[in-house]
Amino acid sequence: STGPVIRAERSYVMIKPDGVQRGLVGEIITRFERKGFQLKGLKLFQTPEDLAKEHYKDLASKPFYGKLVDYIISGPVVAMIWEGDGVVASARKLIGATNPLAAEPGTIRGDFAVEVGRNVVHGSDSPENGEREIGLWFEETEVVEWTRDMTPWLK
Ligand code: FUP
Repeated sequence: STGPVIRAERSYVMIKPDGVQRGLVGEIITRFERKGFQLKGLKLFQTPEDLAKEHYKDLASKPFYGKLVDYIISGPVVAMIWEGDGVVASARKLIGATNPLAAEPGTIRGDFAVEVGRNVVHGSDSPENGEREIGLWFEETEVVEWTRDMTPWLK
């Protein structure tokens, strides 16, 4: 048939340089895996400055923009694509509020961070931004097609 292609929902999730330096990579990936989402892309990556600026371009007028870009390029990040129904909103729940002091215990930021300028992890704020960010951070050849068969346990 030639109907419209309906793509599964995807989020761009990134462990920021502080999360990598502090050894939180496994902990954070584990939370997304246990929740039941599927990993579709994963790389350790030193971010070029122009990419950091493009990723956060909506915040370009904010007073903290320069520091934010410097922080994101200060060391390697772990760039990930997570897929599943409702993954964008759910990832943000797993991550917690932007300000870690306001983030609930049990969330990643609530459990591991105290500073808004070093809040460990990023998650896309809409499915549209998820696709935009995946396009910025990943080459098509780095996005892996595979099936995680979770039936009958999770689906
Ligand atoms: P989030 O979607 O939770 O990442 O939050 P925003 O898009 O509003 O902010 C992006 C990043 O800017 C945050 F992760 C941290 C940084 N930020 C600051 O450094 N200071 C602020 O006052 C607000 C955000």
